[in-house]
Amino acid sequence: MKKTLGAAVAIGALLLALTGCAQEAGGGSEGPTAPEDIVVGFAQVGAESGWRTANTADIQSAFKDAGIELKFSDAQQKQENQIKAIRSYIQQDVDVIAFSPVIESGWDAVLNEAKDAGIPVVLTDRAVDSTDDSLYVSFLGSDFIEEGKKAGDWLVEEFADSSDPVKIIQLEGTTGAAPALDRAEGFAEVIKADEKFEVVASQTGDFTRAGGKQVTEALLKSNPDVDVIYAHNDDMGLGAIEAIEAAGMTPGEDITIITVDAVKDGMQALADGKINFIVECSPLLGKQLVDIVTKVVAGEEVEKRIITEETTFTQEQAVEALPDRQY
Ligand code: GZL
Repeated sequence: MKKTLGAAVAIGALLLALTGCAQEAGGGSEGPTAPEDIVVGFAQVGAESGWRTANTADIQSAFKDAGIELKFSDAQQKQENQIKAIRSYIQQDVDVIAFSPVIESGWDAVLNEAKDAGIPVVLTDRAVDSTDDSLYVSFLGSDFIEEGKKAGDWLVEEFADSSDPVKIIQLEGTTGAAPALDRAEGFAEVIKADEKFEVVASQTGDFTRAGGKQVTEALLKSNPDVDVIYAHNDDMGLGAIEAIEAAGMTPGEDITIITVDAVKDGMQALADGKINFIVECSPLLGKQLVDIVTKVVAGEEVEKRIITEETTFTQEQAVEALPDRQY
């Protein structure tokens, strides 16, 4: 009897060991790899601008085409709503969390909760100022400092032959947001080379058309002889156009306007001569985000920082490009 029992125990141990080996060798799955088994939680900033709505539409359609479930939330530009959404995705144990941080700071706590839950995080569009870059697997978006420099370079060229002072009003994006901070930094970096350029006023319009109009109305009263308006996005530039026309001036002529994004409404105003120059910032991040998510759940390496390709447009180039614009 003892011999039989001993043999049975040995065989059981051997079977257990073999099963364990099978798991290690990949017989057990690390996580979902079939698209239909992947669930992603996306915490969007809001719907504050034409850029944002185009970004949302592109991400949603890319995940639909890929057959990957996308849980989506709109934070209405409030950080506490984005944090709530991320916590909800952690509770639901999604496979990946992606989001565009409305502002740079204040994310370490919730990103550590995602890390502790073993849920990888992808940053899209905007960055965080965390010093711990283990809190996210990748950043996909634009180089906003470069965008600000492109705006400054065009302005310096445009006013190269003038020795008169060039007075500038800057319409800033959302206070504390990476695109607002960096577009201001890149622009200031370039124009500081010539002291004729002076930013006489700089105020946030929160990336909205209404904000751009309201701030421009106020700043034109205190700076009636301004030469240039540099708006951190098209929507605030379009609001500025309304304010300039209400003040009886001609936008694009009496006041030179530079914006960032190149959404359809901005490109139309550029083609119509109401804006003078636009720096493109592409919202079409959907396909690249699907690619990053697919690699992450398959346990593949992804680049830490993926910068989107983008260009600039003059009025003549806008007329050419408008018919083919996707957003
Ligand atoms: C830039 C994006 C900005 C756009 C604005 O990548 O975060 O937010 O420039 C949008 O139009 O509101």
